[in-house]
Amino acid sequence: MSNKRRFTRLAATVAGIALLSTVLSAQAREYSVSTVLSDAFPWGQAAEKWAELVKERSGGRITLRVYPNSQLVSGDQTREFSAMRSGLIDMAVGSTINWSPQVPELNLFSLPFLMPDTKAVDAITGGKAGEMVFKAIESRGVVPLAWGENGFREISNSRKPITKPEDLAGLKIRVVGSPLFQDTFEALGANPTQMSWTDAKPALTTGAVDGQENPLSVFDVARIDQAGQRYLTMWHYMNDPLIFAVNQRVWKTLPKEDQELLRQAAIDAGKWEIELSRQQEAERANTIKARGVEVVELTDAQRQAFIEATRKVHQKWTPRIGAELVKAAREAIEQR
Ligand code: X2X
Repeated sequence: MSNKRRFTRLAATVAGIALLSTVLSAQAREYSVSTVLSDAFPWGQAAEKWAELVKERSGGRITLRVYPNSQLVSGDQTREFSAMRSGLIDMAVGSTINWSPQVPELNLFSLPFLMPDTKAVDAITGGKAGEMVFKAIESRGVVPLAWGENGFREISNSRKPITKPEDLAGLKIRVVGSPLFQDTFEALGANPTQMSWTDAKPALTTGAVDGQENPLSVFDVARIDQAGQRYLTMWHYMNDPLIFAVNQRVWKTLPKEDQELLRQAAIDAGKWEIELSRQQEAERANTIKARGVEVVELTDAQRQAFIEATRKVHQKWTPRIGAELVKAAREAIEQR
């Protein structure tokens, strides 16, 4: 074969490969996105917004199909992160609490009474501590893209108004499947039981447990009042950010421009959802009161008693989370 012919052949092969990759990247693709809550809640709306923006900006080329109610992990929300890491799930908009068994650094957000207000949350997620958390997720095989918010978690029960730690004595409280929650509620003298969200409402309805803790949006939309939860205390003891994330192998198959498209859409959807859910908070408290739920707002002194009763949880968990990370978070809060 002459050099000229050899060159023509090579050029044809190169052109063929280029064409093939153009066809592949132009091909419609679909990815699964896992969430715990459906689009009746801000959480599910965050995922739907992400899907909507990605569809629009990719001209319909990329479809994110949202699977709510932890259905891709048969209701077991604490397995979501592992399922995403292994590729069983492509993407997720997930809670820091549910992923904390696999990413211990995420327990940062569950430290009781660490974050006094939304500014403190933003100072952490938007700064050095937030970057450290994202690095920790990445080191475990998942690519984090953006933050959302499940919200400040408030405590409810069927028995009595809670204004001081002693009121929790002996109360059976449903908590999420994270050992830190066990420690917090034990420190308060309660009797915590870990179970998934799928099992929580039936357990409240039958009276198998006396109480639960969740953001107002969840209490409101899931009609927790109808499960006999008559008392709600606004103690804002932790805020549960959401994280938009992608399986690492899926991420690597994406062309750079699609990676950027997905990331920017996640950032935009997250911002949109955080604003929306914060705006709705005040109205939700009124809605819940109007349904006959007794809502307790703690005074600073009352809140202080809860802070003191749970201090030892910080001592035990700081080394597990990483002293450096906890320090970065505290500094961010102080400087907010
Ligand atoms: O299970 C819960 O309480 C929920 C829905 O808030 C989470 O998934 C963290």
